Amino acid sequence: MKHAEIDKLVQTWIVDAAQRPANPRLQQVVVRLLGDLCKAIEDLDITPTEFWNGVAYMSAAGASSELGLLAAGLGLEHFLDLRADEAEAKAGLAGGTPRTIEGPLYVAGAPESVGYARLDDGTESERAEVLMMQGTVYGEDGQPLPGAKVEVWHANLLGNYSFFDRTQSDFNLRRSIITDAQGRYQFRSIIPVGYGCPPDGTTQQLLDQLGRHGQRPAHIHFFVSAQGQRKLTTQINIDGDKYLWDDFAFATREGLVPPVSRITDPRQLDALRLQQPCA
Ligand code: MBD
Ligand code: FE
Repeated sequence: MKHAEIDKLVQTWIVDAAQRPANPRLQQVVVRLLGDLCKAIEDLDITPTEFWNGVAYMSAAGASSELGLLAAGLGLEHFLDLRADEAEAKAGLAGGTPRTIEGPLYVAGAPESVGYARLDDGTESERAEVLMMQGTVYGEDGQPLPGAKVEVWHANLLGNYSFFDRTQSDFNLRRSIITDAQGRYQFRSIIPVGYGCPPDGTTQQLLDQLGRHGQRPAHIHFFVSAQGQRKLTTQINIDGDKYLWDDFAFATREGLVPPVSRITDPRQLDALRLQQPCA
């Protein structure tokens, strides 16, 4: 069938069939996506078996709550970041920490504190490396921003996130830190291990067929928000990870791999804590 014919059919099914005022934006998007899908079925001669396999796949991915993970693994979530970068550049907005994807594992409502937080509940202390991180949040004018909210979340030593992994305590490795009077935040945690897609899940099933792995390098997620400022969604990666530049979700970016300095003397850790921005 010719593409023009397909366009006519889709028009019939979606636009002409409407009997009540439609949501015009939604109608526009559905007409486009449906038309593109029909054209793919036509051009690739997708068989009914292949089509229904696809339906079953999407049903299974939804039933196991892996559609967000799939969007990350297909690069779609990263694509939205590339578009946001373009929109910003066009608006003359430049600089600051680069954005990168949120991923599907954020949970709202983490415990909040001012200036400093410890993220880990101590259950992995015997095997983990202690991590200290500090930084300053700057507003669009380049000035430090007191009272900004820094939400931090990351995986444990098994690459698992609290809530999704019910063996962890609630909000383990998840905190909200409000910046101090100098716009600073500091936290103590453990160096996480990279995430891997559930090996028996629908996302990994597709990745296997595509000849791809489903691994992420070790990383820490951030939301940074403040009154009157755009919200930043980003991550940092832990340098040296095997998957640092081979992330299945394509989220590693220049500027998001901070230098890690390792200390061997625990007294040096105390010294770091003395620089704490807040009592
Ligand atoms: C993660 O931890 C993550 O950050 C992304 C993007 C996808 C899956 C798991
Ligand atoms: Fe993650």
